[in-house]
Amino acid sequence: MTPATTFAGRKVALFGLGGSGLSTARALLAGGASVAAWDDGEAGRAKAQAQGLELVDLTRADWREFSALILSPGVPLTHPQPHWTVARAREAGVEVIGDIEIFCRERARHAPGATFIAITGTNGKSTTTALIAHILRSAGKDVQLGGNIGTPILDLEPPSEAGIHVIECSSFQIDLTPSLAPSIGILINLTQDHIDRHGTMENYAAVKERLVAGADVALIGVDDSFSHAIGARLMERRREGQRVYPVSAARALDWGFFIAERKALYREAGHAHEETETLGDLDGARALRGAHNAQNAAFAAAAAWHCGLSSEEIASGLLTYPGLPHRMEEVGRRGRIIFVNDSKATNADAAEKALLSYGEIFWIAGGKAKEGGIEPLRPLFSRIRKAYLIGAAAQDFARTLEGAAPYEHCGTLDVAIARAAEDAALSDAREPVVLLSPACASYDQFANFEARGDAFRLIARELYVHAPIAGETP
Ligand code: UMA
Repeated sequence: MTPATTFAGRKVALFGLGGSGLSTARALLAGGASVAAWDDGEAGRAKAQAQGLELVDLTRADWREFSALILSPGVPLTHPQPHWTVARAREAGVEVIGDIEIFCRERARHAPGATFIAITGTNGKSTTTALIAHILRSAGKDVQLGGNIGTPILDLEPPSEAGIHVIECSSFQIDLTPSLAPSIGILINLTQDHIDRHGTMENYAAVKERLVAGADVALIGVDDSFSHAIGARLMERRREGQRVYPVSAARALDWGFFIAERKALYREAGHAHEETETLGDLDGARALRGAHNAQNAAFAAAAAWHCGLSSEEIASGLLTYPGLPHRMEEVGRRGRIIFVNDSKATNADAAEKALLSYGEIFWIAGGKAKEGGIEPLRPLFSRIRKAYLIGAAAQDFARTLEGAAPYEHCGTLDVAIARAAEDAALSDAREPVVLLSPACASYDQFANFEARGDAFRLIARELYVHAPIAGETP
């Protein structure tokens, strides 16, 4: 845990008692602050009370007593309108910050030279974050991994000169971190997202831009127009000593970090093609299939290079990366058949990545559909050998697939896996993939996408990957 010593002896309001709020409370108390904790929901308050936290009804509090309002990232700061706590804090002239800001202040006070890698972007943040941590750890570095990816930042060990913090930052978290100044800042890509919380795409992009603007080394994607514009702006206005590098997975660059022919490359400005350094090869990196993962790998290689790793260390880390659970996770093979759990794909946009990454797909899809269903995936239907439909969206998806790809109604996941595995085994496909990439939320049949993916992994492994087949010699 990282004790929040910068608030020692002060009284702070803490709002939002989910995972990050409770972690922040522990850090503030350990650092010597007094904490007035509150949540709109009964459940959050009960959990906090069970952990011995002092609850203070902030609707009735005297806000002039507080040095700061520490807000959870899920609580609206600006849109659709500022949460009532934010309005109260502003009236009383109290600053509003989040847990990553507390970390930044601890780092500035106790270990300003500690390496802090902050990662943001619309897509690929978690994979890039996990991949960087994996490469660095494989090379023997002492790595703390957390932030939006799951472990709240203040649950990690404090920043130290020898350690490296690798932190995924959402736009909500950046908005609550005014002094964000990482050693390495990464902006992977930007497409429209979270407009409900930022009002406009421009506001959303401006928030993301702050992460790289404050970085000593800024690594910025140039494959989409918003990130490209941010990179160009930063190059023009960069501070003394700040270094800005373009990163691309779509084209070879004259300089910077890029992917060409599935190789991660670095070319210094002004250097010739022959002097391009190869940092790794994605052929053989089974958990990094697809163009989107090439982008993640380009950033991870660039970050590792800036941490002083050799190209051998980077190449080996890329090859051995095991992937994240529920994201194109290869759960096992049976002969030619690969079983892939992509349960995290809760909308068409996310499922598209998996459909693009494989050729001969026995596709398990369905659940609670999002607006637009699977219509946006139509250009990829030719890759689908057959679809196995489950859950509430089955009828809808069947209508979209009609005449474009074969399908059958399976109702539940276990039936779908059985049918898909059977067809895959009988098919003439060279490398058939039984793919759960549902393009739907899971709530109609499962508690969450993790439970759905766990069920897929269990059934696929127990019934197919590890199960003996009658007559087969083990
Ligand atoms: N709450 C209120 N009033 C509100 C809104 C929320 O009282 O108006 C309370 C809820 O009752 C609940 C608490 O706030 O008790 C929840 O806080 P939270 O939503 O900030 O969730 P945490 O559990 O603290 O998790 C947060 C991140 N959640 C969000 O940003 C929504 C987690 O990211 C992150 O992993 C965690 O901190 C650790 O850093 C999740 C996420 O969905 C994965 N992120 C979004 C994304 O990736 O798209 C941004």
